[in-house]
Amino acid sequence: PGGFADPEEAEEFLRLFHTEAPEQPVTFARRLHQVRAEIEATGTYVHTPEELAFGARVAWRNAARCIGRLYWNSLRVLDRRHVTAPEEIHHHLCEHLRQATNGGRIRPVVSVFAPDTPDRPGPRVWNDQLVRYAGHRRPDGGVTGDPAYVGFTDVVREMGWQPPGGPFDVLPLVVDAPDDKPRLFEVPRDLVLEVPLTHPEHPWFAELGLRWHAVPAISNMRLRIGGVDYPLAPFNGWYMGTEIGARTLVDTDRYNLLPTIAERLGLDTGSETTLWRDRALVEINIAVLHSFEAAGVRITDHHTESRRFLTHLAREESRGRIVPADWSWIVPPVSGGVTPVFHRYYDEADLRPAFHLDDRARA
Ligand code: HEM
Ligand code: NRG
Repeated sequence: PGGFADPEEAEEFLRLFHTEAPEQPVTFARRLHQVRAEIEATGTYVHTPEELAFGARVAWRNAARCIGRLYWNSLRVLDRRHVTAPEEIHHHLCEHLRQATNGGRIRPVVSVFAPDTPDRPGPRVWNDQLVRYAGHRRPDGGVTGDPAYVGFTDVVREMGWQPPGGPFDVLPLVVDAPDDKPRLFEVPRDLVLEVPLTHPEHPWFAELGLRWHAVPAISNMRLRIGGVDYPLAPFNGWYMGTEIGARTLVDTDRYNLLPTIAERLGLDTGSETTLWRDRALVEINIAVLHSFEAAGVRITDHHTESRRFLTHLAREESRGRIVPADWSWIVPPVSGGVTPVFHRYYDEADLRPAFHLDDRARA
């Protein structure tokens, strides 16, 4: 607690780094000596840029819930540790989106801001992703927009945000830097790439007016490397279609679209045995993958990604490394049994470095 680095965890991390990347200008023994002295004197230590990049990549490699880990070693790491003013943090969050989005050829990126130290905590943002849509409670009891963000929308409204009131209003960022009050910033429209959803065979699908944002960028997970906590280290890859087409647009506490789609498809919803839910679900997922591909925005499907994950697993094991994985997150939410990741169990180890989900931040 309080931004002190644990020397044992520091040692474990430095040993891992020097084992996997032995061609360092400084030996493990010498670096360990330095780091111990630095912790002794200041309570913490400063990672070299190489240690930071390695630590962030390995935290992705260790993310047991992530099916997309094959490319862990090519994660782009932006070192933002010296950025402290809220306006500058906002600027670099925007720059993250710009580099990540890359006109649709999405690149995996992490931006690492200042760590917690004994002197002061690092900055954070209250948003759980850099791009999310507001939820507005209607007088009729329903919600316009994303019902999962009704609470967060209320919080930013209290802080002075004036929402347009539509179903896809991009929420502002709440930047919480030490020695300042939490501040609101809009994400510039031109930095938010979005995809209108259409279906390759059903023209009516476009009339539903659905869209989704191109880049999932998680901003509420703490990155912990060698005993040092980085509370603001937003990261992104690209979407797997099912995240949008089988969860966000479908969960009953999110956009809840199965009944609407089933009706448009003319399905008999009077009996579960018609499998109207399943048929509607497949059509939504076809629409998501089709629309992203048509827009030139990188996305992956759950069959390809499942195979890729097993390639990753085999490759890692051939290097003598454990691949921790959480079955209940790795198996896709549609067609589980027809993907190869379904038919086996996984190691459940908690390896470090790692991304951690803290208790839900304030909102
Ligand atoms: C979770 C796919 C990149 C770290 C997930 C999930 C999927 C996924 C499908 C489960 C999400 C859910 O069910 O809500 C991908 C794909 C990527 C990618 C296709 C493309 C490159 C990354 C990157 C990082 C990362 C770059 C970190 C540097 C994580 C973590 C979780 C996760 C920490 C768990 C999130 C949580 O606990 O809520 N990923 N991912 N992923 N991914 Fe990835
Ligand atoms: N299911 C969430 C996003 C979670 C992370 N997924 C990724 N991460 N693909 C959603 O927004 O639907 N990533 O870093 O690419």
